Amino acid sequence: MSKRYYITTPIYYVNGVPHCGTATTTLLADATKRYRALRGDNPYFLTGTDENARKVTEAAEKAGVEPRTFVDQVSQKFVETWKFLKCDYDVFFRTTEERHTRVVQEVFRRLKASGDVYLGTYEGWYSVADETFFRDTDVDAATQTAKETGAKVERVQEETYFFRLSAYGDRLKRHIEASPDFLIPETRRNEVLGFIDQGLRDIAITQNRSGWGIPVPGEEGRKVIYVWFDALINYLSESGWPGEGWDRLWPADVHLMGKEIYTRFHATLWPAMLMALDLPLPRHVVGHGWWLVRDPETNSLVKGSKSGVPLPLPEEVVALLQEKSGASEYICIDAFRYYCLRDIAFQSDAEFSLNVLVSRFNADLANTLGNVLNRVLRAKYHPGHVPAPRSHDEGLKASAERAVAAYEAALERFDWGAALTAAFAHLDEVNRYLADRAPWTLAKNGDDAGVADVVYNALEATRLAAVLLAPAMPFVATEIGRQLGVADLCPEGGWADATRYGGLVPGTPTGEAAPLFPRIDPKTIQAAPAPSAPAVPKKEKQPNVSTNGGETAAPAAEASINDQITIDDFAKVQFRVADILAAEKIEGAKKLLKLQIRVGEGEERQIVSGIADAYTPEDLVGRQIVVVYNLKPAKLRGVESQGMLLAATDAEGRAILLQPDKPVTAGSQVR
Ligand code: ME8
Repeated sequence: MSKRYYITTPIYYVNGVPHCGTATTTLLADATKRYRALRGDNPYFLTGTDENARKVTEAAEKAGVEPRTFVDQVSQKFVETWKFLKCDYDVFFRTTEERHTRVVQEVFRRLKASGDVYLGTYEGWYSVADETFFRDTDVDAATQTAKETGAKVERVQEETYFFRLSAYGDRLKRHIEASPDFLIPETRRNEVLGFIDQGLRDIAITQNRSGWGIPVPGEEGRKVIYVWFDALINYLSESGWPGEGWDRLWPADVHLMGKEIYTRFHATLWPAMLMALDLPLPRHVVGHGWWLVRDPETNSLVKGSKSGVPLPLPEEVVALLQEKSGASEYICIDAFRYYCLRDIAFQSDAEFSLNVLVSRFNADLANTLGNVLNRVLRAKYHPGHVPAPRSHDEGLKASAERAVAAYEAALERFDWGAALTAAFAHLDEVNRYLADRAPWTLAKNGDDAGVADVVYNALEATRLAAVLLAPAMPFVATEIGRQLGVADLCPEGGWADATRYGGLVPGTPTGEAAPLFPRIDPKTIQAAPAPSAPAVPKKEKQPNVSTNGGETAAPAAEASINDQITIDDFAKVQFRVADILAAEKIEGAKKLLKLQIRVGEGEERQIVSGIADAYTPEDLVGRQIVVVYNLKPAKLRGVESQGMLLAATDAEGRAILLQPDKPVTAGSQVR
C-alpha cells in the first residue's frame, strides 16, 4: 500500500473547550484533507487532545472533578464540535491512551541508550500556563513572569532528565536551508533560523511528581515525562511505530498549528527528537497567525485564548448566522468555515470580527456566488437542462485555468485565503461575462443559439468554481452540484478531470434551483449580543467578538490598505510629544497604567494606557512619548484618560512605545 498523505492539527489541551481559534486550525486540516482526497492522495487526518499536562489537572481541580472524568468530558466536547463543523478526521488521538504511553516510553528508552537523554539538574523557571521551561534571561524577575508570554513562572530546582537538543542545531539548520518548503510561511522560517543561531540548549524532559502524566521508565512514581516531549510524539504514535508498517503513515506531510507553538516546539524540538531517533522529518510545518479579540480592559487587540480574553465558540457563531440570515444550519456552518479559512492570517494576526464575517457572507456568498447562481440557474431563459453550446468561451476557460493554477499554487503553501481568493476572482469573471453577454436580452431577441452558448459556459464556469470551493464548503458545493445536475462534482482522485474546462455534458437535466444565501442586515449584527462564555471550564471574562469595521470593512488580516483616509481626515488628528512625569499601576486592572504627562508649557494631563505587560512605572518616568492630543476624554476602568499614546505591537502582542529620535520640547507637534 502506498504512503498516505498525513495531516495533523495540534492535539489541544483539555483545559478549555474548542473555540474559533482551535476550530480554525482544525478546519485548515479538514479542507486540506478534502483537497488531497480529490487529488487522489489518500489523506489521513489526525486531531486529538493533549491530556497529560499539569494545567489539565489544575483545570480539573478548579472544576471539582477527577482528572480522568474531566479529560473524558472535555475531549468529548472537541469530538462534538468537530462533528458539528463537518471535520472529517480519521483519528481522534488522546495522549492518555495506553498505546501512546508505550511509544513515549520506548522513545525515552532509545534516546537514553543512545546518550541523547541524560540525567542532570535543572535550575530555572517553569510556566504551567505555557507548560514551558524558561531561563533567567527569559523571565522578568520583578514580576516573575515570562517575557515571551507574560505568564506566571515558578522557580524550579530538580534532578531531571535532559534531551540533548544542543547537539542538533547545525544539522537542523542544514535541513532547513536545504528544504525551502519545510518551514512555512517564510517569515517563520527566518524566525526559526534566528532562534537556532542564538544557540539551542538542552531541554528538561521530566518532572518530579507522581500521578497524572506518563511515568519515566525505571522511575515510576517519582518522575513523569514533560508534557511537550510526550505530546509531540503523538504524531508518530499514530503510525504504529516502532511496529510494522509505520512508514505507510510517517513522515507526516504537514503539521498545522498556530505560531505560538511553532518555533520552540514543532520547528526545533520535534525535528531534533526525530533526528535523534533516526526517523524522517515531517515534510511541511505550517504556522498561522492568531485571531485577535478586543480586551475590554484596555480596548486593545489581544490573542483570543482559553485562559485570557476568550474567542467565541463556533456553535454560537453559527447559531447567530442562522438567526440573522434565516439560512439553514448547513449553509451557516459552511459560511463559518469559509470565513475562518479565508481570513485567518498566515504572516501576521487578524481580528476575529462578526462584521467581517457578515460582510463575507453578504459580499462573497450572497452577492458574488449567489448572483451567478441566480443569473444562470434561476433565470427564465434557463432551459432546465445543460444546453449544447456552439463553442467553449475562451475568456471563461482562461479564467478557470488561471483560478485552478493559482489555487493549486496557494495550497502547496497551505494558504487557504489565497486559494479561495482565486476561486472568487473566477466567480467575478463569470458575473462580468453574464453582464457582458446579457443572455436575458438574447432570449428576448429570440437568439436561442446565443442563449445556449452563454448558459452552457456560465454553468460550466460555475461548476468549476464549485469544485474549488468544495473542500472549504462541502455542503454548499454539493448543493451547487445538485442544482447543476452533477451527482458527484469531484470524485475522489478525479481532480484533473474535474478542473478541466468543458466537463458538463449537454442534455443533462439540471436540479431544482433554490437560493442559498439570504443577505444579512449588518445593522442587526451591530446590536447582537456577544456569544457567551463556555461552561467548561469556568471563565472569568466574557468572550468579546468585535463588531468594529462596518459592513464593508476590509477583512482585518493584511488588507487594511483598503480603508484609506484622506489628508483632511488625517489633519483632524493632532499628535504631540509629551514628557512622562509620573506613572503608577491601577488597582484591579493588571494591564493598565496611569500616566501624568506634560503636553505643553505648563500643560499637564492624565492618560491611561494598556502597557503594563510591557513596561513598569519605573521604566516610563522621564521618557518622551507621542500622544493623540485632541482625543475626546474617556474613562478606562473608571479612571479618566485625556488622550492616548502611540505604540507599536510586537509579535507577542505587547506594546512598544514610539518616541522621538532626539529629545524635543514637550508639546512639539508631530506631523
Ligand atoms: O498548544 N488564533 O494546545 P492548545 C488562532 N497542547 N489559533 C488559535 C488561537 C487563536 N487565538 N488560539 C488557539 C497546545 N489556537 C498543545 C499542542 S501539539 C503536540 C500540542 C489554535 O489547546 C492554534 O492551532 O493551547 C494553536 O496552536 C492551538 O490552538 C493551541 O492549542
